[in-house]
Amino acid sequence: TWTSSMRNVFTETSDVTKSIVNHVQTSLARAPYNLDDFGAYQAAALATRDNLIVNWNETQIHFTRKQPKRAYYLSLEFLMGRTLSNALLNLGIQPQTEQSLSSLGFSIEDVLVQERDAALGNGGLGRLAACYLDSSATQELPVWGYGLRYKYGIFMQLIKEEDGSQLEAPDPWLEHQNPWELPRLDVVYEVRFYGSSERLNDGSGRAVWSGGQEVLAVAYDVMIPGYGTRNTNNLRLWESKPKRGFDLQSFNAGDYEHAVEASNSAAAITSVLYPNDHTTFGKELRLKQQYFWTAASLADMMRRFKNMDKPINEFAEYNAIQLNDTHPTLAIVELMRMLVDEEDVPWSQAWTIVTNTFFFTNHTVLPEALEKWPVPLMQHLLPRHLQIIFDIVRRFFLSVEKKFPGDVARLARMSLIEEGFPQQIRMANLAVVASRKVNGVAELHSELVRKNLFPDFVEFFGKSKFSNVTNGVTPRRWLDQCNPALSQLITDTLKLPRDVWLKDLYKLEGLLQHVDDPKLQKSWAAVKRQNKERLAHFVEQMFGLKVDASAMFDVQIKRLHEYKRQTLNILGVIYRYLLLKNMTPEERKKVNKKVVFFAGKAAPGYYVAKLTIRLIVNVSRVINADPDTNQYLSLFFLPDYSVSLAEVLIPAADISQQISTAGTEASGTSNMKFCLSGGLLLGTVDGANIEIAEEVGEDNVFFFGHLTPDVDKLRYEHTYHPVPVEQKCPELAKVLDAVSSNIFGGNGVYEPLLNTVRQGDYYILTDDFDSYIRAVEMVDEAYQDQTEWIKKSIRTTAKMGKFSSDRAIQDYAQEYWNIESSRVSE
Ligand code: 26Q
Repeated sequence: TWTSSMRNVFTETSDVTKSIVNHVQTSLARAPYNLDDFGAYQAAALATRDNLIVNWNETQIHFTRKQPKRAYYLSLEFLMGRTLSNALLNLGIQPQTEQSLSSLGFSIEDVLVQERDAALGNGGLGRLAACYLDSSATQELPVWGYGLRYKYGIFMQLIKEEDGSQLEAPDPWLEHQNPWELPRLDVVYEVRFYGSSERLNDGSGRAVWSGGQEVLAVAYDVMIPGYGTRNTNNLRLWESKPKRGFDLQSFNAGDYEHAVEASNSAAAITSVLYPNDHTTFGKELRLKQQYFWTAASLADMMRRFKNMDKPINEFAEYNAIQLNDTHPTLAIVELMRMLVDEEDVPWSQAWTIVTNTFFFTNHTVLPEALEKWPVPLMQHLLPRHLQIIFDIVRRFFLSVEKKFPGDVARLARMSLIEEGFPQQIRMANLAVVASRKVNGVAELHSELVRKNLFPDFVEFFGKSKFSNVTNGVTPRRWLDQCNPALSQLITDTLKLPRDVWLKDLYKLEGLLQHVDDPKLQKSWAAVKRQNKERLAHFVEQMFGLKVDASAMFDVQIKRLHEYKRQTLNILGVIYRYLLLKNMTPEERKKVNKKVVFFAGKAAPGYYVAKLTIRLIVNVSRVINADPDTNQYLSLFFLPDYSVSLAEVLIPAADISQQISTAGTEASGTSNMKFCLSGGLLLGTVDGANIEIAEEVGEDNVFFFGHLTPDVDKLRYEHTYHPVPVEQKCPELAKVLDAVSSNIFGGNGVYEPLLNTVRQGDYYILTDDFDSYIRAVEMVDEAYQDQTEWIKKSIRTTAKMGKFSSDRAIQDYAQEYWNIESSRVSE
């Protein structure tokens, strides 16, 4: 009776409708008439979720029975965005749901936008994790993600009306119920903080850690459906809660305040995502988050492993753990602690297990972004872990000393402990020493990881431990979902079913043989135009200004950071504005019309980045209001950048700006997304831009600027032989002066930002400005020939096969994790 009544994914429109109506009446307790769009979203989400749960369950049972080696992706960030449209696509019930909603009087577009983004990440690193989950499930790999269930995701960005500056507001994304998670109130672990650690001194290296404070970790499971498969993987997010809601003893003693305080501090651990990328270390709560998450995740993995009844020495044969940057590095120490203290494994065996289990991905070469933690803080919060770290250091020192006797300077460079007051733990060095493989995220970046970041470790461990896995993005979300018109055109042109090329993105190359077909060119241009009109409409609603969809759309969207050089872009816009201002009306008519879009958040404490936003916003107010020029140049800073906003912006771009100082952007992933939608690339020779150019050919991208090897030399010159901007780059000097003269208001507030260029110029704007302006001119010229431009656009999309996250995940699965696909039967 069980098997015969077991539910399968529904495939008929009538099933969808029945389920939606049922959820409206029961789960939502509402009447089907006078239901609003949000109610329709909730009901559609619940109906879809029922299908996911069935598949998710099947998948978990399948892998539990099969007992394959599993991989775990540890990331403090998963920038998922919306789920409903992705779930419908992956389940293959999008058309049925659209029809069903329509029969109930709703348009699916209006319903889908009711969903709030799950924004549990800052930017590239978090979105990469989300793309990797999608690809792992699609390829039927036994991969789980582990992260934190933050009550508040990345802050909402508001732009202050008075002065154009950024304001931050909390993002209460869980305010309405979240249908995409399954609370697992029975999956709970205790996590200890503080207390003291006593070594047993019995020669085993073991210790007993006791006292302090214990906090509970509760699991919430997020279902991750694969595309075109029943396989539905799991993302397990931990929520912290106090061990007892009230500390009964304190409560009975009449100390009500103290009792409540204890519960507050436990809940605080998972309350908020840290909104910084690339800086701000030393905060106790951040370290607490890191340990809380790694301890709960490892306890969970260990329990799953033990259920298989295998000897502990085989742990690494059944488990691979990928560290998404150094944030989860404590997992290394925690696994040592579990093996040595709890499983009685001798140290050297434990170390063998650990060093076969972990893999480490680095995402940055900026020295200020390398994570370090003060020894006294570690001693206070995690006394046992500090002992283990020192034990690792001691043994590692001995082995280095053996290979390079007496090389004290080398030891100091390679040490996991940086001397100083206080001493600091270098998390990256710890991650390198304990991992089987270390990788960067694009070829150039991986080269810099070997040459600049860890040269001593390459010498010590050998080159083969350090390799590259170029990032990728999921073509399901970043082509089919966000750009359905282009997806349809590609399917028609390739004469292949959509699910074939969406799973094997190299198939896009088939577009190349149609590049010269005028019919395709025309349709291709029409799709772009349609996407631009969608964006224009969106912006018109937001700003109450007309946006000309026949103009070139030029887009830079990413976190605000000096190394990403939004400043170069805005100074270039001002340069263009001043040129236009000085033209006669006749001359202006020959100029390529352009609409420039910016979006991105600045870390709340990053002063210069926030000033950059303020400058962009105030420049836009002046430019957009100038009747002499505003038909030719307009500028928008779109507030509150998010995954959903990216899904509207990217398909509409004619060109995207990827203009980081050479050697600073590890990879970039929006560059891939733009190119996938046929947006051309204006960029520096940096990160994955290089590999994109390799694929599409240099005549299809617009490169400019100094190359990585020049950058250090130029910085040296800036410091020791400074040349005033007026002399070095007069055009730029004029632009800086224009800002200083307050034509965009501000009363001198921008001086600190301008001075980063005038003095020191660490990100070499003065060296790259001329070349940048020439490149922008080349872009304008190329755009005049629309046929040529469209051909470049088609060629670009056609060569994006390499940048599917499916390829990236395959690299990890084969070269690193050694795991295999296994399909859940229909
Ligand atoms: C660390 C410690 C304390 C607080 C915050 C952090 C922190 C948080 C987030 C440090 C870094 C990040 C995020 C980094 C990031 O997004 N890096 C980007 O990763 C992408 C995926 O590999 C690359 O494409 C980008 O080039 C890289 O900048």
